[in-house]
Amino acid sequence: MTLKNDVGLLGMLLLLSAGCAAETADQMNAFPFLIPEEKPERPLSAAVERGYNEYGGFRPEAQELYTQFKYTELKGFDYNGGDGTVSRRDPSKVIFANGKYYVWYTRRATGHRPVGMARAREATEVIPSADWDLADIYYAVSEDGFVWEEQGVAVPRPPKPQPGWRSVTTTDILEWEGKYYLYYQAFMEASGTRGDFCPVAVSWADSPDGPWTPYGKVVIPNGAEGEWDQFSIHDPYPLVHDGKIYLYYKSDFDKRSEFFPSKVRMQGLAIAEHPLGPFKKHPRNPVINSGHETTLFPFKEGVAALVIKDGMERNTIQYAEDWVNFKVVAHVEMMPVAAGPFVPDAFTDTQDGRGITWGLSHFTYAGGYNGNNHSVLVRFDCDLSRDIHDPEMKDHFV
Ligand code: AAL
Repeated sequence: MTLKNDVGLLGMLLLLSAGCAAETADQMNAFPFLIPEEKPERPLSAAVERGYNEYGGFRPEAQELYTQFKYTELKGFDYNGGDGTVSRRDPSKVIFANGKYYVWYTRRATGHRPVGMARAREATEVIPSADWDLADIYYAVSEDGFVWEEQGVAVPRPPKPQPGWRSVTTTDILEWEGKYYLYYQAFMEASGTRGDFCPVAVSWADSPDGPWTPYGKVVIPNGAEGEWDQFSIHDPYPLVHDGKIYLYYKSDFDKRSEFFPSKVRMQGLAIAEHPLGPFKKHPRNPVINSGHETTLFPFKEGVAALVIKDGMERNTIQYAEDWVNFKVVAHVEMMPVAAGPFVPDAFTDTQDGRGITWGLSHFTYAGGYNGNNHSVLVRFDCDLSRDIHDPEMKDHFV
């Protein structure tokens, strides 16, 4: 190798390394190792733009309604050894009254396991089709949210042919002008015989301990033929807003056989000036395009929703400043199923919702369509409260 050649090679190497250095420097200017608070001026990819424009940052917790969920087993409930004959599921919101926490839920104690939705025709007056078939609404109280004492039945199945004679399930609580109202799914056939078809009924009481008086009529009827909520009104979830009752609910639809099993489930809103109705369904229904059970809470001037399990926007937390037009504001995982949070300002008609830190949800043991499933209530904890981040409220959460 000649000297000339050596210099040429060295020169080339120097040029190459200078080129690399220049590229690295450019990259660093555009998007440095420490993420700049201000959006850089250079054109950015759509993904990085979203971090600045939609999420306000690049860590998941930059999304104000981001949280992780933690779960704790509850004490105080007996499940008959978990043999599938006793089930508790779909808890209501938790409320605080008379110095303790209250929760209502679907309780099935049938002595038989469910045969499963797909074999619903084998269900009888004593053999349930689904985990929530042949159930009643029970309630429990607790001083700390971990140890619960079941108090007994709140709303039993009424006699045939009243709404709910087959099963009363999936209840939620409203407190309104000193009275309490339990809304629930009122089944008049075993789930699965045609679908999970039912409307919503209500019972009321002067005290959370009852006695509960059934209103005896359907308060949220199924939609007219061809409408999205023609067959089922599920998971009624009342909050107070704007001096009225805002009741969110789920329906499942688009049951074209080629899509079996249909997972098209959405959530709608019905508004009333009195707990016994009439409820007027919102003209923009459905207002949430995904999700399974409803779980919402006032947040700032709007309402936040946990969108779980079903639909293209599942596993998100959504927010609607006007309580109607929801958008995705956080992506989360391991969401509580059928969550009933403790929402201190659920009924205060707040303009400044504070959020939630805990509640009850359910876990369902495997079995499903094979028919031996049952569910258990569990506690979830999360960080969806504005007060946790408020330095003045710090001591409150220690
Ligand atoms: C739930 C709810 C409703 C359905 C069934 C029992 O988790 O969505 O209540 O009907 O499953």
